[in-house]
Amino acid sequence: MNEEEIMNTANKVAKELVSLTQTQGLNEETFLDFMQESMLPVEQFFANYTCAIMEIETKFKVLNEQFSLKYDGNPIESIHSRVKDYDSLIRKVVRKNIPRDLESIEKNVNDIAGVRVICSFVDDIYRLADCLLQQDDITLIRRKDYIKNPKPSGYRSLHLIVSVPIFLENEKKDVKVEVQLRTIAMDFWASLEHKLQYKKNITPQMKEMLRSELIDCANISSSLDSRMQNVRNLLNSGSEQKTETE
Ligand code: 0O2
Repeated sequence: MNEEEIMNTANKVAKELVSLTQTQGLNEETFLDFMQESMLPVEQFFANYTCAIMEIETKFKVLNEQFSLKYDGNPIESIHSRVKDYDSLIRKVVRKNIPRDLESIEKNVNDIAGVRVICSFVDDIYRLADCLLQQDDITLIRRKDYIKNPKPSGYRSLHLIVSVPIFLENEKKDVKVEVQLRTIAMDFWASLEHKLQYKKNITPQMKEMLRSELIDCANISSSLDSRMQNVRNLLNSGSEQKTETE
């Protein structure tokens, strides 16, 4: 069944359900209670990811605060988080042929919760990632270093899939979160390239030209990141030397 067929079937089922409640004279309140009860596991499913995001964000905020005391300035420029919306989750489930139950989705989809950490310098990305992974409640599930090994598109970022415990009313639950760490320059590039991926009404030649232009931009931007890092290293070593002679 393709995506459109699934949506059509879901619409048909919803209409039949409404019509059934009307013909059977089911009162509105009972129907609403029934719907709310049926939605509860789905709401809890998404709420778990929202909680896991809060845990991971707090960890980065704590590290940011601590690093700012030890080093010069805050390593984190900004943090952006999101829970994957229902539509794109369903599209992924259909595309990857994942069984359509919450347990399978939880097991097979790693990026329902996403936290993006934007840093100024590449060194800070690795330092933050190491500190996060050293924490004893964090389990690393997968690490992909697209900074050392960029994608053919030119995409650069450090990706970590981690699992973090959340403490609910009566249970502790490990929840997966995708953490993407990148510099401001990598983020700027990725946002522009993302627009190209979704651009419609564009000729294949134009698309190819823009792809190649973006690969060039990615290389320039990576070289800028390296040079900025070098400048910071020199500035830091300069200030260390000054402190030694004082
Ligand atoms: P969105 O809207 O950002 O969430 P998987 O996600 O595990 O099925 P894969 O290939 O293992 O697939 O994941 P990968 O490539 O490690 O990471 C996928 C995410 O990284 C994407 O999420 C993007 O956010 C980002 N990404 C990866 N490659 C590129 C790229 O070439 N350009 C840009 N702009 N972003 C990239 P989604 O789900 O595609 O989108």
